Amino acid sequence: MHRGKYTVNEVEDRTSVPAGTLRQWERRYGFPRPERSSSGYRLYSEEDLRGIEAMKRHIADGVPASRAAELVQRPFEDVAHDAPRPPEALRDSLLAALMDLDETGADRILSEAHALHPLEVVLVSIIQPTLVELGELWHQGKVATTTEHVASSYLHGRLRSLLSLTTSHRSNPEIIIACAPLDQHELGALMLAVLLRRQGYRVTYVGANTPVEDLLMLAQQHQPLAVMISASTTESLRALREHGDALRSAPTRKFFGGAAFNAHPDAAREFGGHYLSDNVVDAIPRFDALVRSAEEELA
Ligand code: B12
Repeated sequence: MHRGKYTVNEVEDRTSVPAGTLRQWERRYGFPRPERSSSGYRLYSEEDLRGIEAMKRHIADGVPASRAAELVQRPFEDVAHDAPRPPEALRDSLLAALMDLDETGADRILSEAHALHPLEVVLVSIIQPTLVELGELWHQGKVATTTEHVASSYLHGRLRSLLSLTTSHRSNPEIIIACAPLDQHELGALMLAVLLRRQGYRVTYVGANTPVEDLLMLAQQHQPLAVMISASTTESLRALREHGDALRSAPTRKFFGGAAFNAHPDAAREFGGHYLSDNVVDAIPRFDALVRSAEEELA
């Protein structure tokens, strides 16, 4: 039926989609899937050409290539009813993909999420609730520990690469971010690092399980604008308390957050610092306001 008749170069001429891109789409998304000539050359049909044009239009409309490929491969009546998916729907799909250990599916959903929604929404309304729900399911014994580990390590990788994509100038004010001692939960701290870098701050991201003495020594050497500490477990909050005196007397601005502080916000004051918020998006303007008012006081 759909006889292949155009070579990849002819398709490039007709659609202006470079041959390399066509081959990449085929490899990554399984579309287009041209026939092969007896000597192995790709041969595209009229229908392939129409699909490629449709894919181009979707991409120009801001739809990620992976989703565009799905759309062009589905019947038209289905496509007509498709609207941009809201964060809740993307969160459900992300959870389902992670529960299936389907990292390629999760990649596709996150590309769609980034194309449709601002980064803040992707972090706080899609990734954060997915993790909380996953933790809840794990707690109820409905998700295996291995699944939860694969999912959180996948999201850790995604957040790490977001962080490496956001750079900030050396001359901007520095913020040091670390997790409390004994605390391996670093996804919240990573989100904070990503958003603060986007805000222009120079972030030194120390990461999980950071001994208090070492963190305070780094702060003494760098003299940052602030040190931010994330604690998720009762155990890590207890570990911070063991170093309460050192924290309190350290001459640096300190901010605390994470699940353990969300449950005990007053603990931040014990350590001579501030609790900001239970989510990074609200935490940042609050931090800016506190720093500004401290600077005005000094002026
Ligand atoms: C993923 C996860 C893990 C992963 C972490 C992977 C990683 N690289 O981070 C792994 C598998 C390592 C893990 C291990 C453990 N975990 Co765990 N884990 C979770 C889970 C499912 C999600 C945590 C998460 O990432 N949430 C999403 C992030 C984005 O949310 P968040 O941390 O709250 O951060 C947001 C805000 O709080 C804020 N924020 C965070 N930090 C900061 C800092 C500042 C300064 C500011 C301003 C804001 C801010 O911004 C973030 C974004 O809005 C939770 C379940 C849950 N309900 O949260 C359990 C949970 C945190 N884990 C728990 C436990 C018990 C453990 C283990 C002891 C399990 C075990 N038996 O081995 C170990 C302990 C390891 C250790 N020593 O730390 C408990 C903690 C209970 C408690 N109160 O102590 C929870 C709540 C699960 C449960 N219901 O029992 N875990």
